[in-house]
Order: sequence, then structure tokens, then C-alpha cells
Amino acid sequence: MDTILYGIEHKIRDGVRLTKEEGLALFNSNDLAWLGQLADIARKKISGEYVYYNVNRHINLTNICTARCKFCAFGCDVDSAQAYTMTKEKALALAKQSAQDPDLRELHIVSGLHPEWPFEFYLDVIRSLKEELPHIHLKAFTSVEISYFAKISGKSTEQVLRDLIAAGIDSMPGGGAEILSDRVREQLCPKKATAGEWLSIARQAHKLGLRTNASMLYGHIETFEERIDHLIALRELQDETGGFQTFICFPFHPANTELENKITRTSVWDDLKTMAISRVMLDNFKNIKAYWIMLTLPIAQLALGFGANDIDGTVSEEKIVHAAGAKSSRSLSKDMLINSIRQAGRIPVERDSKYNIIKVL
Ligand code: V47
Repeated sequence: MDTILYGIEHKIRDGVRLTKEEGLALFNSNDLAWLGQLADIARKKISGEYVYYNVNRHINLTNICTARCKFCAFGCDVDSAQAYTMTKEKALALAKQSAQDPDLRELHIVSGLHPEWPFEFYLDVIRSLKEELPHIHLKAFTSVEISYFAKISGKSTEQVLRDLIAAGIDSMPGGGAEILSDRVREQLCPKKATAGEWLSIARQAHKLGLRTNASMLYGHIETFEERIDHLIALRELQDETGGFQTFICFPFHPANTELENKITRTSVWDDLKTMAISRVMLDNFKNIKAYWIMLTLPIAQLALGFGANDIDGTVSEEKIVHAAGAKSSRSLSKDMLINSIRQAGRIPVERDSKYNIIKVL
């Protein structure tokens, strides 16, 4: 084994932080079983044997989006045949229907950047959901949406966050980070928040007491170096604020996107490598999520041996990645999640949205 790889193994065993060069050396290594072992060592130290899941529902208020990112098959123009919008009443009805399940704990709310809706509409939706379902955690709006709300309302991003907190959001999901590189964003998503803006909004949210998630969309035009820089940018912000709850890596799904004929779906090899490297680089993140919707359940289960300690939730009605050809189902029962965790030899734990334990199974 190369000396650099040998040194990395020692560092991980001793709990010492890896450098950018070491992260890159891991991406350039293809000893997947060894990488899995390293990630497993780090995972055991940081988060133990529990694997978390929750009971949640996604609500996407609209797919009409002014950003039209090249990697996205969900967003569309106002006059597209696929375009839809939801009224506040419709969102409430969906939420109430899901809340008939007494185990439902979280609504995950993200949407396209609608060209005409005012910020007040989003506040109104959140206020009504909170009023009708005060026991449900509202994980709503990415940093990209916060940046857009600031633009359409003329408010600062800090004021937008304050207004949303007053209306009832409890945390923010990790989407919209994509790759935190201006080069990549200029090519793929020039019309939305820059890398610096995404990070600065996450920082502001953490300072206001909101926990947020972080993510990375990989397997498109980014280099390994850009993946590592992305992970290090998140690690540095986490050192500063401690406000990230979970990291999630999203394998790019090309179907129905502008990149469809140029890029193929990531390999399982890359999915597991990226999961393992994320775990060992992000030494200050307690939770690394294997999002079964994007990975498929069998790969999410394998990912539990490559650093992951969370498998996301029951989801019900995922739309974003299914628009891009995802092969997983759109939702899963709790029993399916629990069985997959047990089959991997780990302990299933139902959690709430702040990682408080509801039930150890
Ligand atoms: O921000 C969009 C990604 C994200 C594609 O925080 C794509 O707990 C793959 O943020 N192929 C939205 N990925 C999903 C999201 C999320 C999901 C589950 C849990 C959490 C959480 C957050 O999906 C987007 C973008 O990065 N995405 N298009 C695509 N074609």
C-alpha cells in the first residue's frame, strides 16, 4: 500500500483529521473494501451502531422554476404541460391526510422558484400548517429558496429566515448545495444562489438557532478535487457553527435532464466510495444519510457498511428525482426500512427531526 494510504488508515484509527491531499488520494484509490473498513471505523467512533429513520412526507408546492438547472428534471417553465402549482388548501389537505398516521413527525417542504408567488404566500402556508398541525416538524426551504425569497421580497436573507422561523419552520433541508464551486455552478445552475451564498445562508440559519442539513450532488461535471473542496467547505462551516445535522450525497440521475445524452448514471462503486470518503472527511458530522430514494434500497443498505448511519424516511411521494428516472419506489413502509437496517446487522432507531430517539427497535 502507498505510504499516503497507510498514513490515512492510521489517522482514521487515531481520529485525526484528513487533509485535502489525503481525501484526493482516497478518490484515486479503488480498494473499495478497504475504504469501507475505514468508513466503518469512523462511523463506529462518531455515531455507534444505531441506524436512524423517520416517518415523513414530502410536499413540493410547485415545479415551476426560474432557475432551470441543467441537472434537474423536476423544474419546468410556467407554460410546460407538466407544470403544477398547489394552493395553501391543497398543501394543508395533503399534510392532514398524512398526519392521520400518528407516527408522522415531519413535513419536508421544498419547491421550484416560482416567478410570481410573493414571499407572503410561503409564510402563509407555513403559518397554516403550524396552526393546524402544531406537533409536526416543518423542515422547509433550502438555502437556495431563502436566497430567492430575499430577492423577491427585498428583505435581507437574515430577515427572511427570521420571518420563516416566526411563521413556524423548525429546520431546513440540505438541498441546493450541489457542488460548492463557482465553476460548476456557472455551468449548471447560474441562476440560483452561488456557493458563497449557500454557505452564508446556512451560517445565518445556524446562528439563528435553526439546524440545517448539507448535501452534495455528484457524478456530473465536477472533478474529484471539487468534491473534496465541497466536503472541506462544509467541514469548516460545521467547525464554526455546529449547526449541520446530517450530510447526504445525491448521485446524479441524468434522465430527462439537459445532460441526459452526455452523462451516465453513477456506478455503485462510485456511490459507495463517495459515501465512505464523505464519512471520513466529515469528521465533525454525526450523521451521514444514505437516501434510499436516490440510491435505491439495496444500495442504501450496502451504504450502511460504508459510513452511513441514517436511511432517511418513509418519504411518501418523492417527485424530484423520480422526474429524473429514479428506479426506487416513491415511498416505503416503516417495516421495509426496519428490515433493511436489521439485515445489515445494525439497530433500527426511529428518530424525530432533531435526532431525538423515539424508539429503539
Ligand atoms: O437540491 C435535483 C438534487 C435535491 C437531481 O435534507 C438531483 O434531509 C440527483 O434536497 N439527480 C433535492 N439529484 C432533494 C433534497 C433532499 C432530499 C432528501 C432529504 C433531504 C434532507 C434533502 O435533489 C436538490 C438537488 O441537489 N437533485 N435533481 C437529479 N437529476
